[in-house]
Amino acid sequence: MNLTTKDELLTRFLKAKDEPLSGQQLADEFGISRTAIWKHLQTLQDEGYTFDTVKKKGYVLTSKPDRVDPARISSYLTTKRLGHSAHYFEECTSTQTIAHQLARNGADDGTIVVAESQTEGKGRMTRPWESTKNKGIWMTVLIRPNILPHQAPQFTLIAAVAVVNAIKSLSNNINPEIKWPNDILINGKKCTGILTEMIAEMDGVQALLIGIGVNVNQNEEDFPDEIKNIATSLSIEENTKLDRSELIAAILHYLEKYTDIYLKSGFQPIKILWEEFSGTIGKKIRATTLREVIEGIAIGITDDGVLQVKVENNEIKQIYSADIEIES
Ligand code: BTX
Repeated sequence: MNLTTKDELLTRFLKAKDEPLSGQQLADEFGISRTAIWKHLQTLQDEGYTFDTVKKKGYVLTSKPDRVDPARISSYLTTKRLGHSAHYFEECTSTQTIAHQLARNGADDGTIVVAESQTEGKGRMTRPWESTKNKGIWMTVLIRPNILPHQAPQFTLIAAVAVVNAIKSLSNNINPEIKWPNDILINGKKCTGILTEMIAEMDGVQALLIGIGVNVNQNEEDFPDEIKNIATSLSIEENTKLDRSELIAAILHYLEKYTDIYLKSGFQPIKILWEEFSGTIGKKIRATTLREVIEGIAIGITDDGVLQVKVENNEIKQIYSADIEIES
């Protein structure tokens, strides 16, 4: 990961857990003076980390602020490509907007943009995405797969399967379901939205920007009135706070895994996983597309990730893009 010396120092402390680290040893390891080590620790203290001095042994990290800075993510990272180049913001307009700029400037495959809060978080079709400070995952993953533009929407489904697996890997009681194409719901309420955008030519995709918004540690009062009844967070459902950095690393782990499977074996294996987690298939739905409203039973997705709906006269309609409501 593109970590600064300060971040690398923090990673050392995170990995050491409760073991004290000697200032002199750190100075030798990093090839800098003890004073420089001390200055980095001061900066970390200013950011909210606290250290105790253990006599004759060195420093020990005693508490961490609730942040998703690159050093924290790095301490959990298990991927080969995703997340090794990270851009972190306390606040930004939208991680999508920043990722677009980075992509145009040649950012590497696997680059991530992560923010503690977004002032102009984007949903689909210019809808707003509420991004409460320090409470969620507001992240864009920039990848450069060798695919054609028409394959891009499949990455929304790949990302949905990755996020569901990541949530399941860190929680005990949560049963997330995917609502086609891009929402993850828990007990019928939205905890995650995914927005896939691309930079492409006719003959190939230059970059995919997979925007992932996960409500992690919000309380009910954190949601504004407009979404109070439709939104939930993992901590509301699990009844405990989750480590956002650990969840980011888990999402990246599964996203890399399923991207590799897709690029090697096509959409079929992803489709099987997607259908397993789907809360849409077999349900009566109402789909609002740009041109019409379609009501019927969702019977499956095609190998391209297109939703198939059986309507009144048993005709099967293919839905490429729509907002859907599931009838309970
Ligand atoms: P969407 O168009 O499916 O959902 C947007 C709708 O969801 C809004 O109109 C509102 O009703 C509801 N909503 C808004 N905020 C939340 C929230 N925090 N929780 C639950 N419901 C909400 C979904 O679009 C795609 C969202 C992607 C968000 C990520 S965050 C990182 C990246 N950067 C960025 O600007 N967008 C993506």
